[in-house]
Amino acid sequence: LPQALLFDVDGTLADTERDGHRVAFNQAFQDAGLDWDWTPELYGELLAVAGGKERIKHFIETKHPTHPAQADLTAWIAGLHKAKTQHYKDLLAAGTIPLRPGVKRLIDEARDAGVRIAISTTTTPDNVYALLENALAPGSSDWFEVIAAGDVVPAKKPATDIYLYAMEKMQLQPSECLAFEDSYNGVRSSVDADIKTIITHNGYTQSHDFTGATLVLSDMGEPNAPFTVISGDAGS
Ligand code: XBP
Ligand code: MG
Repeated sequence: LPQALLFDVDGTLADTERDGHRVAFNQAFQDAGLDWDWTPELYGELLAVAGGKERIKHFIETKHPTHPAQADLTAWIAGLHKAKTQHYKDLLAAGTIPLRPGVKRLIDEARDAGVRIAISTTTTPDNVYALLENALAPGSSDWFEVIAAGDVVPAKKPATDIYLYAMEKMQLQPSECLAFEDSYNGVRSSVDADIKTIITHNGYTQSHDFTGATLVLSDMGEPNAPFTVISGDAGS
């Protein structure tokens, strides 16, 4: 058994992107009087850039280069993103986004076996608490020894920073950990940090390159709905 499981959040613990983050971005755009509409398809392309603030910046630079907030873009984006975070938390509080199959079982089994658990994600810390409290169990954020999230490191995934940060806080070596990810940016981050990684892919990440992953699965599976092995050896 590994000593610790390090979990990505978006796309791994829950399918938060299409019906969560994307919707919240659009609500924030509407509040601000913008006519921007991130369709599910466009959002799939924008996911190439990790981090909400970074994603908005990329969108402006590529699609709206003459946007008037250009002069103080960073502060303007921060305000817009703050509104987005509030909308996202409201969506989670409404209970619309469940955990993916097998996630709760895996976390429960890890805790029963004394395996340490932590979070390693690009998203805002508040979003992680909201998901865990609403979709896993009230008080469950305390089950995680470290919640490494968002701007706590200078470079977001695919950089290795967030995994290195979590391992440093936990005083762990990469060989003692197992990471769970769902995307190209995620697997680059964990595998480049030398951590063995299991992928559970999803609608947005099915065609991603998962080079370096130990195992690629459809999901974590439930007793009545087993997972499918996409690549790798489930016995390893
Ligand atoms: C997740 C993300 C996040 C969310 C938005 O990537 O890229 O940016 O889409 O969250 P990963 P914020 O699963 O690889 O961590 O708006 O809070 O940044
Ligand atoms: Mg992810």
